[in-house]
Amino acid sequence: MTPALLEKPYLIAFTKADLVPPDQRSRFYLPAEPVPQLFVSGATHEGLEELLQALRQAVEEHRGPQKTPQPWRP
Ligand SMILES: Nc1nc2c(ncn2[C@@H]2O[C@H](COP(=O)(O)OP(=O)(O)O)[C@@H](O)[C@H]2O)c(=O)[nH]1
Ligand SMILES: [Mg+2]
Repeated sequence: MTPALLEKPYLIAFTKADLVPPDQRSRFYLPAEPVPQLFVSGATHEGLEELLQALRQAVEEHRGPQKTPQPWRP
């Protein structure tokens, strides 16, 4: 990864999870990474909801608290 990319929020998604039996997956985890590491498969759709949820959470954390929209006044 380039330094500029490392500045950005990220997570790790291992693809083609259908090819890796669940009991083999722990071998792939990167020990020093503080981010979510998820297994996904486009073929079986495994992990896609979890990936979307993790991305949603990362975006929300990156944005920080949002201002509550105020009702419009003329
Ligand atoms: N087993 C498996 N094969 C996949 C999956 N997604 C893509 N492929 C296959 O991997 C090859 C490359 O596909 P591509 O969509 O370019 O995925 P990439 O390898 O991540 O770039 C093609 O033969 C796809 O059919 C998956 O979730 N599981
Ligand atoms: Mg490709």
